[in-house]
Amino acid sequence: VLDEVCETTGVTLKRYMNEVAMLNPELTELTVLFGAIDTACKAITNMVKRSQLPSSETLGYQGEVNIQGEDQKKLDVITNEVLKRALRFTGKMGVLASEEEDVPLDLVNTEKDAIFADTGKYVAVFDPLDGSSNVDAGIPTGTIIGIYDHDENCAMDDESCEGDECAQQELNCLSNTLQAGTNLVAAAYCLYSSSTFFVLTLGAGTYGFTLDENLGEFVLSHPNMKIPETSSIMSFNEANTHMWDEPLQKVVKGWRDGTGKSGQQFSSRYIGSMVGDVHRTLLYGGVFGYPGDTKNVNGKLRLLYEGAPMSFIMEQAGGISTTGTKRVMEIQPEYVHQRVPIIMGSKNDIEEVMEAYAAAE
Ligand code: AHM
Ligand code: MG
Repeated sequence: VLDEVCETTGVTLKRYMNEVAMLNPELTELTVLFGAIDTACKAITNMVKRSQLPSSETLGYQGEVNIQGEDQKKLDVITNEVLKRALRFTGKMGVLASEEEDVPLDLVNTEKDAIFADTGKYVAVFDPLDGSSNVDAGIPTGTIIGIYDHDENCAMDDESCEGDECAQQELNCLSNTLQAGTNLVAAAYCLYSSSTFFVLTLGAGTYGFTLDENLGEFVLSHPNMKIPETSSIMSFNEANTHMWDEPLQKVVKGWRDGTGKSGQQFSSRYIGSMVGDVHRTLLYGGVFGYPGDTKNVNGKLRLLYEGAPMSFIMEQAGGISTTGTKRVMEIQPEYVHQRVPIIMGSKNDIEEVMEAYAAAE
């Protein structure tokens, strides 16, 4: 036990990434990205924390509406800018897509980034401040990030291209963001709450860090997280129950009255902030979901920068993430802001849901 404690005591996110790079030289460039994300999350922690002070420049709304028809808060806009800049100036980015950007940003083919042209290596997709409408009420929020490899062939190195040909090359580059979750190289979330937590996966387990504000560093606090296989906690917006698919309604009814597969009577826990709800689900076990309903057939959560990265983290901790019938990680996105029904969490409980859907087919 002592050995185990010593091995993981005082390991900062920086040291963790350095050790990863030493053991896997092909991931060296990734440490630079995580250095930028580390700094951005610390900056966002401070912004969220100070946002309610009367003197804060981040209080209130921006007066703009994003492409998805949502009012943008000043915090949405500023945190988006922080993350975008942090990633962009690593020189390792090909394309960026964000909940707060109408279309993906091509960083290889812009004049300003030409200096980095040869080093564009990764695609980042992110939601800079998920659940931002909760901040005013002191409720947790989070940043979600997914990293994909960038297809270098999409660079517009063919300067002789004309008209449609150039447009097509540009389109190819941007479509680099439309990759299935199974292509993710890394995923992470940062939860701004009682502590600031940073949880990541590089495809070999899920690791959790806690911000030590005295040190100003994320310190490894949850090595190799594993979600309990079975549980008795469910986390949905249950006001929508009557609009859900029949199979899910049936399973949830069994969880409520203790007649489900495990015979357990479940409790409800729902923050309404995905990162917080998923973090609790990882630690205590349970089921978190935003299923499709008759009003919103694909639910509310976005596949690219919410669904896929969180599913990667969940799977790497031993959990499952499904739409009910399909593995979320395998869905090929068709457009950036596409939504997807999600039900994720403890293995046995999610299997119960998938079995109910399969039986209904
Ligand atoms: P946002 O990206 O506009 O902040 O919305 C996403 C949030 C998730 O964090 C959360 O799971 C969900 O919306 C809650 O929705 P609802 O209020 O319908 O329960
Ligand atoms: Mg969001």
